[in-house]
Amino acid sequence: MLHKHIMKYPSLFAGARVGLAVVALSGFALASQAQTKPDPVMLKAAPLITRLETAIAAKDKFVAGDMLAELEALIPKDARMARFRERVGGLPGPKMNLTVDLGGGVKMEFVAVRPGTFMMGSTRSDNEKPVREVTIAKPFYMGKHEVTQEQWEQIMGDNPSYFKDPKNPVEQVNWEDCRDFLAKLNKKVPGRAFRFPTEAEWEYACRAGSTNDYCFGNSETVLREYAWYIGNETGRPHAVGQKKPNAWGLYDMHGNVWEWCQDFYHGTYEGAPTDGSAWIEGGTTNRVARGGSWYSSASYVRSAYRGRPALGYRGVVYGLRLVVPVGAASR
Ligand SMILES: [Ca+2]
Repeated sequence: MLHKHIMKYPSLFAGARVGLAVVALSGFALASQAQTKPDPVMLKAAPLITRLETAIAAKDKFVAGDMLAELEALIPKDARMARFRERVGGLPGPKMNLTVDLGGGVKMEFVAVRPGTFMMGSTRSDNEKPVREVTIAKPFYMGKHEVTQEQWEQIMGDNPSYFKDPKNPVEQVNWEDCRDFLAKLNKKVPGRAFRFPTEAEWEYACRAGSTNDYCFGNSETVLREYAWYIGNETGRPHAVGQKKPNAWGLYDMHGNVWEWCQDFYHGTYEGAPTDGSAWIEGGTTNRVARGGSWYSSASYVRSAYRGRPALGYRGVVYGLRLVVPVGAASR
């Protein structure tokens, strides 16, 4: 009888044989296999448990976290699951949040973005086509907020912004100013390799799994809850983090200030990289900026909309947000 079940569900028992799923399958699961049909929930859970064990052994906190979440949605949060949670929590892998001390009591917060695949672009505008599949192969940390004026000042010693407020995003910074800021920051806080987001990373992080105009859907009424844009009619940028974050915990991706990216602007995505890297071959001398600003219409703050300012342009609507590679961050 048991042999028959082994033949029928070879993968389940293969996992048990190599000892990866023994703990999980002990007790009621195996007992029920021997008597009647295997528990369908446990059949689904067994390969997840195997992958969870593998991820824990590899100290891969991202994958382990994903597997744990899937398992917890499937089976009761009993003592066994609590032990798994504890083991995943204890992994020395990348933290889901990273706070970097810039000195002088000023900090910068980052949120971990998992690797994945998404459809980049849209059919709304020619320069957002063709819509194509892009794979972000490596996890990275994305700034939870736009770089603020106090953060800029802490590194650069000055504040070029027009709308002065330490918690506001820095503005009136061009692409070259931002590059200089990154160089100084990397000197002051070594080992992190702070950089611009690539355009693909930016859109991936902005969408946070969504496929609509905005991270939450298509409604301009709802947009007001997420973004400072022209529809709020305030006529100025605002302190970061006051609107709702997207599903991955990132604030002001839509609106407030445009965010400079690494990429050179190209008129379409024809020939663009699909691995999430920056496109810095050919194209124009303009750089890409994303997300629109407090002065942008609803269409310009869409996830896929592409700004293309000249790299030397300083405006009261241009700021930035930083990325830190996970490998560098765990050093
Ligand atoms: Ca923004």
